Amino acid sequence: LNLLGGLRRAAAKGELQMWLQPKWPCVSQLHGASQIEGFEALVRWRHPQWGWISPAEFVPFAERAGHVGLITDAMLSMALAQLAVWRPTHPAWHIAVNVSTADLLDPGFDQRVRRIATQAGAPLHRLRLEITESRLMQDADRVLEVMCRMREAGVRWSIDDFGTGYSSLAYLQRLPVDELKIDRSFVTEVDLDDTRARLLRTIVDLARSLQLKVTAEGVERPEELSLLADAGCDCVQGYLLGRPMPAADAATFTAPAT
Ligand code: G
Ligand code: G
Ligand code: MN
Ligand code: NA
Repeated sequence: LNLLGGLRRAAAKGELQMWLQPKWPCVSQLHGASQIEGFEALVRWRHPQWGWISPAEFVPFAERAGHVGLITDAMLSMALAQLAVWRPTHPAWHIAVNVSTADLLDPGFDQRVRRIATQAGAPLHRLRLEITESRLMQDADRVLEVMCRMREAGVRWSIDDFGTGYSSLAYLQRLPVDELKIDRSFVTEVDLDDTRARLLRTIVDLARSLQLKVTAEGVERPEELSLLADAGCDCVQGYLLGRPMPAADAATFTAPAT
């Protein structure tokens, strides 16, 4: 099974799909598409013979093989094309694409992003990039420099899986970041565990101190949603309010009643 060959072919032949998961304001009672803040883009791959392959397998594989850029470029193209489609009808929606530190450390990255946006006719300021906290410190100075350059061009940054890494507060404060995304592990059953609830409130307060927006991920139960609203969380994402879906379904999506 030649996974790298398969992935190269998949990227070239358009077999990689962009699915979108909605992000909602935490306090909104009306979970219709008009309330959506934006979406996180999640890659999906259906191989003609092998069937669905999980990103939890092929993304880390591509990272180890030094070819995660294949996935990132495909996702950026789809995300920016979608933003161009939404421009007349949903101009405020953003799409957040997951990127690896390897992408940032690739010298051509920021120019590539700008070129893809220009080709797509998409507004760069509606693109967000998510970078996992645990990877931030790998090459901190260069990562900071690229992030600042891209932020100046309009790209927003989110720190993903926040709470699972070890970024120093001094470093965090220098990053041109707009949003912290609280890792699912702090959200799951937060209403049943006092320690978890205290940690969650501490993270929200930290985000406030740094003047960052805060999004909670992995919200599956109404009790979790209530606690997050009470803690002052800005946005929520999770199966309770919408699973990742094919991009074509996003504009008409309505969340199940909670
Ligand atoms: O969507 P799902 O839960 O199956 O994703 C599994 C993992 O793969 C998650 O850690 C997610 O961040 C990662 N992932 C999903 N899509 C992308 C992508 O487009 N690029 C990168 N780098 N990671 C992704
Ligand atoms: O690592 P990252 O945060 O980018 O990964 C997001 C992953 O979490 C995706 O694979 C997505 O499918 C998954 N996900 C999104 N919402 C939920 C949820 O409510 N519960 C669980 N278990 N996973 C979720
Ligand atoms: Mn993410
Ligand atoms: Na995350």
